[in-house]
Amino acid sequence: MKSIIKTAKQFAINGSIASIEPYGNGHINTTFLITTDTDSQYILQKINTSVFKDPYQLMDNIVRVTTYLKNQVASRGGDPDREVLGIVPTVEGDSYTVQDNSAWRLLTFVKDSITFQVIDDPKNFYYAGKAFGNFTSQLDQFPADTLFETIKNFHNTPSRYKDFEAAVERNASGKAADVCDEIEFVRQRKDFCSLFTDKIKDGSLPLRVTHNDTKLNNVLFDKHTKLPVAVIDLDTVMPGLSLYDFGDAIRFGTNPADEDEKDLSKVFCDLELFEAFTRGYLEACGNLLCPEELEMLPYAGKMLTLECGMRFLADHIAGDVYFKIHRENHNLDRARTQFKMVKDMEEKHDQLTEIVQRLIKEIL
Ligand code: ADP
Ligand code: GN1
Ligand code: MG
Repeated sequence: MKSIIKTAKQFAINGSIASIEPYGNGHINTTFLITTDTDSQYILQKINTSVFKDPYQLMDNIVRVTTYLKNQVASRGGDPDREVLGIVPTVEGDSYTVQDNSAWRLLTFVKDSITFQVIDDPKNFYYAGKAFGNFTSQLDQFPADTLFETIKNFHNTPSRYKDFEAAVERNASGKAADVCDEIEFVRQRKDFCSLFTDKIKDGSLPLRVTHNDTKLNNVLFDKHTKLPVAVIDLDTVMPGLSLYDFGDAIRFGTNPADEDEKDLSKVFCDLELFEAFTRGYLEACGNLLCPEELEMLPYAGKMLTLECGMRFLADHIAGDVYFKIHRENHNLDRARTQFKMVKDMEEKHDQLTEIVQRLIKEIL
């Protein structure tokens, strides 16, 4: 704890530190809530540098995107300090500091905010759709080619498939033989993996500035009004497809159970939730989307869920080297929920398509 306090003191904090406690449910960074004797609160994060190899590039992206977003929000009469992630500089004016070989950053804590791990009221998911759709729309004119690619091929599903096969081949944990059914599940869907990347190559799907990690707990909601306040976790903001953002939100949020639920009978794609998010998303940025993007929306949840499932399974087989785990076989449990979701989305494909087409007619 002493060294964490020493790190926190590198930043231009208002007051003296009164408490530091672990915070949040992210799988990647290590997050702490800091409260000072002047009642100011901050989020201190140790950036996971085995995932984000270049913290300079990572923070450069975030500073430029948040500066741009703050101007957008201010010009629309919003409150940029509350609605856009705030980076607190170090006393020397840098956006992060390196202590004992780790990179750390400090964020302003959005007061009276909460995150949801699952949706209990479809309205909240409608608002999440609005929040992520607005994010895309606000960044529509941001020069995408000036952003660093913080993780190469992040949502390139065929490339993820190759990584998955390489992990199976290497079998570092020795567990591959125990998960043959799950491996087979992924292999049967190999051809599907290139549906979006083929359309990037032939120019029918455009690259935009996207968030790329649109899970529900990356939106802060107001504790009292339950309205969305800010989109957070901007580590993976890069050029990408609208379908990545739409699909990843559907992956996580339409499942009424936890991402690591062991009882798979509780895991399915809830159509009411799908409709709620799609409505919010289309209201916010549907007018920007081209016909091919709209056409592909019913496939996006399946693509991102299959991709995430193979990442969890590959990590289980590799010996849990990427995602934080909190129990034995945690990544396997996560992979299984994803595959259950994929199967359910396949079975409900016609219904997903009907919902998307109806909402397109109604909203656009
Ligand atoms: P990870 O990449 O590990 O998911 P996040 O940046 O999403 O890291 O942070 C983890 C959690 O910390 C979030 O889900 C949220 O609960 C909380 N959090 C992060 N930033 C803020 C902030 N500025 N204000 C309030 N809570 C935050
Ligand atoms: C990670 O950082 P976090 O917990 O919001 C991961 C996402 C996965 C997600 C699965 C940088 O998101 O890609 O979809 O876990 N982030 C990174 O829950 O790999
Ligand atoms: Mg997060």
